[in-house]
Amino acid sequence: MKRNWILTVVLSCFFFNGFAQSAGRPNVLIIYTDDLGYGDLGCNGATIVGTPNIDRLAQNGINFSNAHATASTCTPSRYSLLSGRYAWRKKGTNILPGDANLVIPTNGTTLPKVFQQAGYRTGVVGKWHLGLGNQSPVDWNREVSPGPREVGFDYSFIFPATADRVPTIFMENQRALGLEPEDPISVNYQQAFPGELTGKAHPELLKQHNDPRQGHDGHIVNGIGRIGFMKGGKRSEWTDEELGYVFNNKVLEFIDSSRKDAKPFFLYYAIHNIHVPRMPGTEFKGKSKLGYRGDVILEMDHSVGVIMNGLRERGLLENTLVVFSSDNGPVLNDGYMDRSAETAAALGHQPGGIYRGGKYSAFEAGTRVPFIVHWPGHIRGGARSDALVSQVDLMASFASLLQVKLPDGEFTDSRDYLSTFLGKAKRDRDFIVEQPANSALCIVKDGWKYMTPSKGPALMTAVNIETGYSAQEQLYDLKNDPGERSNLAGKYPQRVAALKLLLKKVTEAE
Ligand code: NG6
Ligand code: CA
Repeated sequence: MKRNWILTVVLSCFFFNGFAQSAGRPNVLIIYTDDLGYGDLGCNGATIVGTPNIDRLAQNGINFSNAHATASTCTPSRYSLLSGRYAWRKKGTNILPGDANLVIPTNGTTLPKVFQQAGYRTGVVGKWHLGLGNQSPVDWNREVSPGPREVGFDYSFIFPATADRVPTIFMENQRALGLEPEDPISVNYQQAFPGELTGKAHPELLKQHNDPRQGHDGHIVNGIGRIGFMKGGKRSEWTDEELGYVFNNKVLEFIDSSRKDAKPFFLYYAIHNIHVPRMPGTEFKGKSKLGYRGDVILEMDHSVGVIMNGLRERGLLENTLVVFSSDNGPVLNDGYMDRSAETAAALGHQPGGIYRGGKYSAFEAGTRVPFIVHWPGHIRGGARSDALVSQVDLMASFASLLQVKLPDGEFTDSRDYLSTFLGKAKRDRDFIVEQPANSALCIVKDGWKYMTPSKGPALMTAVNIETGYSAQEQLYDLKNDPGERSNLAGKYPQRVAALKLLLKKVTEAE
C-alpha cells in the first residue's frame, strides 16, 4: 500500500514536471524596478556603478535596447503591465496618492489571471501603487479589498503606494502587517493629525532631508519625511533599510510555498529600489561613488542576485523565465537631498544613457527602459535585440506561450509578440504610444516619433528634467537622432499627418 502511494507520488511528480515543461509552462518571474534608467546598468554602458547580477542576466539572456514602459511614471506603467491596456484610456490612473482606490478593473483579463487560468500560483511582492479598496476613506484596519487578489494574485506582500508616501506599512494578503487593534491607522493627505510630528515642523528629527521645493515634509517614519499624514499603526511601519531584505525573503518564501503546492508560479516582484527615499540597507551605505542613488542600485542588483541564486539552489533556474525591467525612466533629485544629482554630475554618470529627458518626460528616456529576458535553454545567451517592444504586450504574449485564449470581444491593447520577446524574431511592435506626466501622448512607428503639442514647462526645474513639452508639433527620426535633437516636423508634414492620424485611431479604439 505504502509503496503504491510512493509510486503514485513519484509518477505524478514526473508527469507534472514533464507536462509543465512539454506544454511550455515555465515559472515566470517579472522583476520590475522603480525609476531605473536605461543607462544605469553595466550591460547598457554604465561604468561608475557595477550591476554584475543584472549583467549576468543579459549575458545569459536577451537584452533589449528599444523596450518601453507605456508611461514615464509609475501608476500608468504598472496599470498597463498588469491589465494589458493603456492607462490613458481610463481617468484617474496618473500617479496615485497612497489612499486611492484600486484603478485596475476587476472584471477584465489581467496578466496574473492569464497565469491563474493556466493553473499557476500567482503572487506579487513589493510596491503596488495601483490603489486599494473601493471606499473612501480606505479603512486600513481590516482587510482592504478589492486589491491584488481581485486583480489575480493568489498571494500579496506589498506596500500600498510608494516609499515616499503614507501609509508607510507592509500589507500581507491585503491586511496591515503586525497591526495592533489598540493602535489603529488613519491616513490623511490634506492635514496633519493633532500631535503628529511632521518633517516640516521638525526638520531636526530627519536623517535624510527633503528638498523644500518638492514637499515630502509630512509624516515622519524612520527619520524621513513623507508625502501625506498618518496616525497609528506604529508596529506596521517599515524601516527603509530592511525593505530589500524583507521583500527578497518574501519572494523566496513564495517560491517555496508554490513548490509545496506543486504548481508552477507567476511572481511579479516590484522592487522598491531605486525610488526615493533612497535609504539603502546598512551593508550598502556609502558603497558606491554615486551617493545613495548608486548605493540603492547596488542593493537592487544584489536583490536580483539573491533571487537568481535562490532559483539556482532550488534547481529552478532552467525552468524559470525571468523578465527584468523598470516602470519608467530615471530621476536624480526626486524630492530628497541625497546627493544623487551632484555625484552623477561630478562623475559623468548618465542614467538615461544616450536618451534625452527622464522620468515624467515625453522624451525617450521617460519610457525607454532596461528590458532583459532570461530563460536558459530557450534563449541564446548574450543576444541583443533592437526590436521595438512594449510592456503592454506581456499579457497577450504570455497568454500565447501558455495557450490561454483571451476572451473574444474583450478590448485590450495587448498583442502577441512572444517570438520577439524570446529572441526568435526581431519583429517590431506596429507602433507604441508613450505617455508623459502631462499625458500629451507621443506615438512611435518605424523609428519616427510624433509628440503632441502641449502646455507645460520645457524643464521641470526641481527635478531638473527636460519634459519635451512644447506648443509646437515635434517629429524625431529616432534611428538617426536617438537623442531627439532635431525637430523635423516642419520638414516632413506628411509623416506628421500620418502619425497624428494613427494616434487618433488608437486613442479612439475601444
Ligand atoms: C511625484 C513626487 C515624487 C515621486 C513621484 C511618483 C512630488 C513633488 N514628487 O509627485 O517624489 O513620488 O510622484 O513616482 O510630490 S512614481 O515612480 O511612483 O511615479
Ligand atoms: Ca517609478
